[in-house]
Amino acid sequence: MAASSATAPARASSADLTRDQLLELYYWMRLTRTLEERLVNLYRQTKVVGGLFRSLGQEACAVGSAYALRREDVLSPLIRNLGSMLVKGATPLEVLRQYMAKGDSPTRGRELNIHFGDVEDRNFVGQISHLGDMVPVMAGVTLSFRLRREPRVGLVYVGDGATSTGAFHEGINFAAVQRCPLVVIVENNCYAYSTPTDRQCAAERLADKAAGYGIPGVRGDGNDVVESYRLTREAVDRARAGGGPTLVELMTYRRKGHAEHDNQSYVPEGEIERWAATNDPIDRYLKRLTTQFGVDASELEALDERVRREVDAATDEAERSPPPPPRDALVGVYADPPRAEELWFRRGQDAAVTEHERPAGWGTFDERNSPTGSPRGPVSREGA
Ligand SMILES: Cc1ncc(C[n+]2csc(CCOP(=O)(O)OP(=O)(O)O)c2C)c(N)n1
Ligand SMILES: [Mg+2]
Repeated sequence: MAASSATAPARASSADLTRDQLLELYYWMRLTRTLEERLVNLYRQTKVVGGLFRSLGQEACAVGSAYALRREDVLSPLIRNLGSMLVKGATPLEVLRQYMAKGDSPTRGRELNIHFGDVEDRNFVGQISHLGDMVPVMAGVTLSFRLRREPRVGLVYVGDGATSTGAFHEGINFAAVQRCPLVVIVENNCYAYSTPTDRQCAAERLADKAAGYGIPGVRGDGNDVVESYRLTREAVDRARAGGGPTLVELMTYRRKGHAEHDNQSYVPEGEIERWAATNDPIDRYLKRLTTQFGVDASELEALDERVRREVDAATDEAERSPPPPPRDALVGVYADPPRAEELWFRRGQDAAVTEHERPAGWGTFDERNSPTGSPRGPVSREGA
């Protein structure tokens, strides 16, 4: 079994999954859901900074597709791809610290949620929010693999809405013509914010767009984790063998709003409940594991328990993390120009801040000056 910090190791060439791998898929989906549920609790306690974006009901396509990659392959996730990032080695602790904008989070509180990357070891890139823009970025990344003759593959996710952007078109067209080793996963979750897919695109099947670029296009059941893996794996193998890009449309459903603040008033009555009752990816997989693959229910319960323990431990640790020190905002934004004079704010820790930015008259909180000795709020330095 994989540890929660594992990245997907190089897989055998066969698309057949071993029993351990089938259980790993379950573990990653359960971890994704439990971690998001924990984030909802923290959001309601106002501990999350910014919005909370769920992938409830979409765990299978995120996990199954990312599982088809090797460690050296590059993943380009979007906001619904927490599961893909976990498979590629992102840890619950990093994710929790990011969402709470802690000083020791991967972006040191500068960016939020799952907007972070690691391009040196685990190979997932930080995302750009502009819809479709990661497709040309990944066309470039994978062009570099081809030019350097590295047997690596890139995988980029787009939503159904993002397939209607110019960036998607230009990026996939370029990748097709250059035969880049790129897999484009369209996560068709039936909505782009409040817009149903048929109100923003007249094509019935988004996979059909592939024909316009001269590349293979396939469509599959994105709520079936094994099928999501299998279709992606075929596309990954083709890309690695020099066969160029493939567009894989995975059909799924977004059971929560665009973000936690969205009340989904535009969704027809009963639609969400129907998907939850009949097409939940974890419920479906659990049934399949126990009936088709002969896995004992107690084994899955033990995995659920392990996930709970891991998420609990990561939450406690993330809550103990400090916020970023304010001065941190001054560094790491621009590189020092070569041979230029040292930047003023780098000349000693407090110098610039005390000298220029915090005149005594502004007042500052100092517990020692508080009349009650307890933290009440700002106390003027003049009174000290
Ligand atoms: C170019 C651009 N236009 C609009 C937005 C605002 N926006 C952010 S997410 C979103 C909907 C995305 O829908 P989809 O591509 O289907 O992805 P999903 O959220 O369903 O996963 C919109 C309109 C944006 N980020 N970029
Ligand atoms: Mg969508």
